[in-house]
Amino acid sequence: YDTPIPCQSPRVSVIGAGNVGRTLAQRIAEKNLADVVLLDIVNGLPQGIALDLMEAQGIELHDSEIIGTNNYEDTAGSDIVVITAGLARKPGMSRDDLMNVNAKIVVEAATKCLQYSPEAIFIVITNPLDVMTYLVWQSTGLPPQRVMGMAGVLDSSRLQTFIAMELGVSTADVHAMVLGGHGDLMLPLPRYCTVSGVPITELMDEITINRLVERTRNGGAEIVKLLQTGGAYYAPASSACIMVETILRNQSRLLPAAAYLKGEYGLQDVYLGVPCRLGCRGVESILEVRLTDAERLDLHTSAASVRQNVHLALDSLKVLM
Ligand code: TXD
Repeated sequence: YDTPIPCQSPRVSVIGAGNVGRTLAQRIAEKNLADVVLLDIVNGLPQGIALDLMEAQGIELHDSEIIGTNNYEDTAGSDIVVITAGLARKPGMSRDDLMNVNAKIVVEAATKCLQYSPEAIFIVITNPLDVMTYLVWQSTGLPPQRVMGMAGVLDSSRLQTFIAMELGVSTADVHAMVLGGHGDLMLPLPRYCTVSGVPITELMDEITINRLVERTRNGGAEIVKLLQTGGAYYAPASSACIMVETILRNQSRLLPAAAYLKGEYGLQDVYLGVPCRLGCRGVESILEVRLTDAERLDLHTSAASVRQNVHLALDSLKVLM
């Protein structure tokens, strides 16, 4: 019984214990994926949520430990860091309005986490997503493989839901693909959306498809309008959890994620939603699907908008420093 071998469970730190962060912590724990460190700037908040979640452990029957903290030291040794800290959109507020405030929060969170978890893979959730992911990559100096953003899984899942609802089929049989930036310029690709392998272009007319695509583009705003007090969080947390799972279990699932492009799709030095093979090293590879000229143009327009915002955010950070 005198075994000196330490038992180390996988550890995921979730920065920001708001709606997305706490729901993600719950999903990770209840799926028994890892121990979770939930960190927030507000005193007592992550501690209270962590304790509440731990008190459900005997009923939910999971073994994950959930620690709530305001101290970055407690995140030490994380395999994955998920950044949700920041402000959420209020009605009438665009994702880009949040940019300058969130830029500072995200850069600080990422650099502090890296100090205690030098091997971690970073998943960024804070909006505006593609811009924040770029800032995390740049400020940490990590190889781009280890920094990615969550948006494509969510946007694709929304389109998947709308297709299933429209056709009256199980969402389990629907696969949808949404690329590009997370915002008004996202690029849903109906040609690559299928129901049990059948492209939806064979199952619906163009007007219906366009309606579903538009609803997907406005998916975030639709929820903000209904909730009034914040944005979506159940589907975003599920989406991030799938990414965490595929990395921890080295599953090599092909998921859309914001990844750093080095020439793929004719784009350089920008983070944008593309199909990624995710595994234990992070983004293992990027898949280049064939795009029509119009789709390629849309993707490049989306990239140009992200780039412009990255420059604005970098300028705002310089002013603050
Ligand atoms: O698809 C996607 N990527 C998204 C992105 C889907 C949903 C939400 N999306 C964005 O995630 C949203 O626009 C926000 O930028 C973040 C977090 O959304 P959430 O709904 O969780 O926001 P909350 O509930 O306001 O929680 C934010 C928490 C809150 O508890 C703050 O106290 C905390 O972040 N916060 C901080 N924590 C640590 N350190 C600092 N500096 C800090 N500042 C705020």
